[in-house]
Amino acid sequence: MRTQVAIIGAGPSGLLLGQLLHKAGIANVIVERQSPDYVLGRIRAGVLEQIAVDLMDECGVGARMHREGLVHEGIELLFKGKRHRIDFPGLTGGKTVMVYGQTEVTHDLMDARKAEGLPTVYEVGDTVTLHGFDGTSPKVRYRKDGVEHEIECDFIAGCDGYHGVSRASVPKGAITEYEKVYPFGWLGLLADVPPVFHELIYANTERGFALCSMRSKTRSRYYVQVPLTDKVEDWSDDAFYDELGRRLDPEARERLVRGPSLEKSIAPLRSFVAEPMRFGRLFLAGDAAHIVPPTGAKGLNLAASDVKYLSSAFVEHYKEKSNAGIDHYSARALARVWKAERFSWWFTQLMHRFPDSGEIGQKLQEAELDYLVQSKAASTALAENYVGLPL
Ligand code: FAS
Ligand code: PHB
Repeated sequence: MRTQVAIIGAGPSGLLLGQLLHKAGIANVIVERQSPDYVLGRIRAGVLEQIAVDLMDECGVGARMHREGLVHEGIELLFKGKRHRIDFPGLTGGKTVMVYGQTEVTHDLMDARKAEGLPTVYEVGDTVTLHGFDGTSPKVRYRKDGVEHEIECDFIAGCDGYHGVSRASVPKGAITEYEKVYPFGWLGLLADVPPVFHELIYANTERGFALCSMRSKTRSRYYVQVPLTDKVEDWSDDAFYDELGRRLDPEARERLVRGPSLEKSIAPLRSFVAEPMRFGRLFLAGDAAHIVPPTGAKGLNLAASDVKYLSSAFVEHYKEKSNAGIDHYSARALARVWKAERFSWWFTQLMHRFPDSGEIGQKLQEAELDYLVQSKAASTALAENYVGLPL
């Protein structure tokens, strides 16, 4: 098979890139380890920055998002038993975020790709290998149903996430990895129950962090911070709701509706960046290149900005015969990645209980939160990072 861009991974990064390239008349093939249902079954992100919303529109797949997504104009910070609202439009000159699950984003992109009949090879397992990306004729090989296949291409886009093959294929000496692992995880629960509040509540409590989010007005997504030693089977639904209730203020606790979990899982938290994000004809985008703790809701949104930069670079190469975008991609993407890494780390260390920070740690966090909600400057800094820094 011959194509212009071979994309590894059919998560949000791969599907967004494939759609943008197709719109620009650039041929691409996506090769994905899992089945479509498996990819859709992973419950991930819930909040889109305007940049991600605009990208969905640019891909021509934004209709359901605008119909079913929820525009949110603020979040609530809960600490010392009281809630304080952060007013996004008031602090950022009108900016908002869109609550629309990653599952729905992926669904819309999959449907569009299928409707256009674009080549997507699912269920290749761990058979993908990358070749010749340090030269001018890279190749992707994979096996499907026992048959070996080879894709000749001009470029490879590694959109295969943190555990993917792309970053792993880069010679060790050519890549620098920065990593910080947090001493706790997020136990998440998805249920068809109405959210406790119409906006997201981020809670800092002596028992640990909690987050009340949602997927719609009838489907809630809740998280509680748990020790890394916890296993999801240790947590019945009732035990989860009991603990979430302990971390909420009385009014929210009162409004907490219980229902059977549709999904329940524990996600580890890490900050991770691989530098650079380009190796000859191989380009990394999304979680393949970086991971943020989900506190700042930046993971999916960084994938979107990477893909915006990378698709523009490929368009410049093919349509304007210029390699300026390609040569600048890594530095340009990393500049935005590191700012989102910094915000996600800052918000995580402000809102979570750290085992080794003792009682003074809680007092210092509460002092920073007191200052933050009383200072327009500090609240503005939170708001403009949360809604997304400019491209
Ligand atoms: P993805 O990991 O989504 O997609 C990579 C794709 O590549 C997968 O489909 C995988 O099957 C495929 N792949 C991997 N190896 C391959 C191989 N060798 N060959 C072929 N295909 C291969 N972000 C938020 O903003 N908010 C959240 O609440 C949030 N929660 C998260 C919870 C969990 C458990 C995880 C893991 C991530 C979470 N994230 C969250 C981040 C998440 O949303 C990512 O940022 C987003 O999925 C990034 O999309 P991709 O870069 O496409 O990577
Ligand atoms: C979610 O709805 O899954 C979600 C929202 C905001 C976050 C993290 C996760 O910061």
